[in-house]
Amino acid sequence: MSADLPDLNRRGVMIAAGLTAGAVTLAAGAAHPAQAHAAQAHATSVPHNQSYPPGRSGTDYQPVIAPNATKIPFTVRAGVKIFHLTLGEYEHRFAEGLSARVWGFNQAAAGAVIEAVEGDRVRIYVTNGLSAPTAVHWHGVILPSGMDGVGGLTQENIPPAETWVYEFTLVQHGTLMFHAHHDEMVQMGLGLTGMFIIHPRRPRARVDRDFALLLHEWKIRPGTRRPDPNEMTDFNVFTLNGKVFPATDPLIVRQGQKVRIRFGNLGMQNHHPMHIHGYSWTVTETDGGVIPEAGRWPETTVLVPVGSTRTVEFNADYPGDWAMHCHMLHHLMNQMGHGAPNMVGVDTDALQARTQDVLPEAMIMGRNGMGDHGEHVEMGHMPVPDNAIPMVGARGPRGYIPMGGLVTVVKVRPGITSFEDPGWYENPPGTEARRATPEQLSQDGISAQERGGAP
Ligand SMILES: [Cu+2]
Repeated sequence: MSADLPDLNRRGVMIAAGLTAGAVTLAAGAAHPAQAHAAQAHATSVPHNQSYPPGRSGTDYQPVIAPNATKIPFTVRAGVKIFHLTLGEYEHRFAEGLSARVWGFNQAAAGAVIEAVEGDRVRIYVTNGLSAPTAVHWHGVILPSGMDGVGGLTQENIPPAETWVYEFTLVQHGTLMFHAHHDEMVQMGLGLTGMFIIHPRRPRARVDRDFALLLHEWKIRPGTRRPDPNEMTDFNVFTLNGKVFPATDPLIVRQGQKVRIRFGNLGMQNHHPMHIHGYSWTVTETDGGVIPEAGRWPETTVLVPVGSTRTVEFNADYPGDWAMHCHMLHHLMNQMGHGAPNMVGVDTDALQARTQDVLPEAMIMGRNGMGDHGEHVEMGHMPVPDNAIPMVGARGPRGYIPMGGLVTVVKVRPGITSFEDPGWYENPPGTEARRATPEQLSQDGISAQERGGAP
């Protein structure tokens, strides 16, 4: 059990544990042994042998900020929170210049969020708007087996054009997920993934800014409009809540605030090492629960394995525009073309144009690497198929930023009262890298010969 649980909870656990053999009333629904047991094994903040009114935003919890994502709305009826998920195909825009037909929850592919509170009774209607049967699984949520949402195992699949219902009481808190659990490769691969945030009923450690980011990966061949779910290893589009940089909204924070970021990964192959500049953070939770304080450690890069969540916290002490990105270098690229040889040091200008005729997907690496490809594509110098953003990044305040994919910016500003995008950070005078002056170089003993890069 987590060492930081309140005494109240310990008592609750004992009561719940003692009642597992009998009938326990949990909120509006009947207890299930698995749920009573959960109070022992998982992060809880309140006793679960009593019922709670539906958790209220602002009082019982502070909503997460999920940039670019869709929060699934709910209503409350007779003490139950009612959500409605509709699964369907739609045209999703990853960034300017790249769209595809994907499958999503409420028109959100790899970017839907269900948010509730420990102790809430939830009723989740699932309407299958796909042409295929499906089932929805609640990843990490402690619930009765029959609500687990594994097609063919715990329930019959939901046929197309039908609405089914799931109902259970949330007996834990944590950063969890949900996803289709039938024909997983296709249905999850096409975007049927989301995050399931359960706030503690009595939060002990409030944070000021609480972000949720779901990671995903796709194979979308340049010029095509459907992700290929058969791909096993060679993904070329990497998303944060369904968007690639530069379409990922920045995370805005006031200097001095306490920040939490919850990462989830429902991709297919890649663990994503998410890295922040300018800070170190502490890993506080996984989808298995809260890490006891003595077991936490600081990191600048947290590995988010497939099928897992990782939650980190830090104090935003330093103002600036801080890049936050996956550290797998291919995951900072939009639509890498593969199969082209390493051309660093080779003159390739003409080759690119000719290759495009026969291999539209190929991006020939330039003599000096790939750093200037995005600018060339943007300026129209480099032909690319329609609906493709190979190597495209973004124009920054001081030049072109040749990054895409799993990239965003944490913007920390002193004294802000609005969390609208404040624009780019102005480095205070004397705190930005600059061209060295001849005087300075001479003073520090770097000869004229050594200054130009010649060996
Ligand atoms: Cu990655």
